[in-house]
This record gives sequence, C-alpha cells and structure tokens, in this order.
Amino acid sequence: MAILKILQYPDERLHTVATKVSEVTDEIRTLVQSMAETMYAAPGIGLAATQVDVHQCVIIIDISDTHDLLHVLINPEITAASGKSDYEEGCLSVPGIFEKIRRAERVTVKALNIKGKHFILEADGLLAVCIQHEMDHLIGKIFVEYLSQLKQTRLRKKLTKQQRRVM
Ligand code: K1U
Ligand code: ZN
Repeated sequence: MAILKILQYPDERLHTVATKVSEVTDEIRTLVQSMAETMYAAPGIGLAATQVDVHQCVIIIDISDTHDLLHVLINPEITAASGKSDYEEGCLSVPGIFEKIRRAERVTVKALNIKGKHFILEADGLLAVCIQHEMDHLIGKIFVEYLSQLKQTRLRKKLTKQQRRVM
C-alpha cells in the first residue's frame, strides 16, 4: 500500500474524464487500498481516483467516525435522485475552502464492488452528498465549479498564490 499524492486545484489533470473499469483486477484492488490509506491519512471522507491522477471510474467513501465503513464504488451510476439539500462541502484537492453546494438529497446508485459484483446503494444525507461529489470528480468536475465565475476566479488566484509560496 502507499500514500498517493493528491492533485491540487487548479491542476488541469483534475478535469480529465475517467474511463470505465473493464475488469476488477488485483491492480484495481491495490489502487483501492492505496486510495483508502491516502483518504484516511489526509484525513477525508471520500476520494476519487481522478484526485490521485488515475483516470478510471473508482471512488471510495467512509463517513464513519471509526474508519471501518468503507464504501468502494467502481463504475458508479446514479439511477434515481430526489429532493434537494444544501451542504457545506470541502475537497482534498481544494484545501481550506468550504462552500455550500445544492445537490440531490437522496440518490440510488449502482456500481461494482471490489469483487466485481453489481450492487445497489440507496443513500441520503452526507453519504448522498459525498457520492455526488466524488462522481463529479470522475467527469472532471470540481465542486467550486458550481460557484459564480467571480468566486472561481478569486479562488483560482488565491490557491495558485498559496501553491507558489509552498514551492
Ligand atoms: O473528494 C474529496 O476531496 C473528499 C472530500 C469529500 C467531501 C466532503 C464533504 C462534502 C462532500 C464531499 C473530503 O473529505 S473534504 C474533508 C472533510 O470533509 C472531512 C475531513 C475529516 C473529517 C470530516 C470531514
Ligand atoms: Zn473532492
């Protein structure tokens, strides 16, 4: 296992559209293990493969306090969505920024598990928010892109400046 480097906004690679996993192999299982280690170390409650520069449809989520309820979703697809919720989101690729984003309150998602078997997950609350946030990463979309152009321009400048100071 390994701690992977998380791409930081405004890195262009975060806009890459991920491709579907054709087969759940040991390589995918190793990726999932390393993603989990990276997410728990960050710490975060979710991570998409896109964020670690792997452009395959793999997301992981653990919203438990005990770090023992890991959801692994490979090739996730939302089949139903309802309601509206506003939640203050964060992102490991956009550190220190928290913004209220409107999303569906409940989602039904179908995906493959780590064994390559289909399953269906019905989610609401933070889990539903997190699923939608991570699935956006797979299509190259970052949560700040829901904000006004003015806010995005300010954020981009602020974070580029911060990154230059660290380098
Ligand atoms: O995708 C990511 O970068 C992970 C992101 C997931 C997320 C959080 C909140 C709303 C939607 C999606 C994070 O994990 S940001 C860090 C965070 O929220 C957190 C970290 C430690 C404890 C609790 C929360
Ligand atoms: Zn994110």
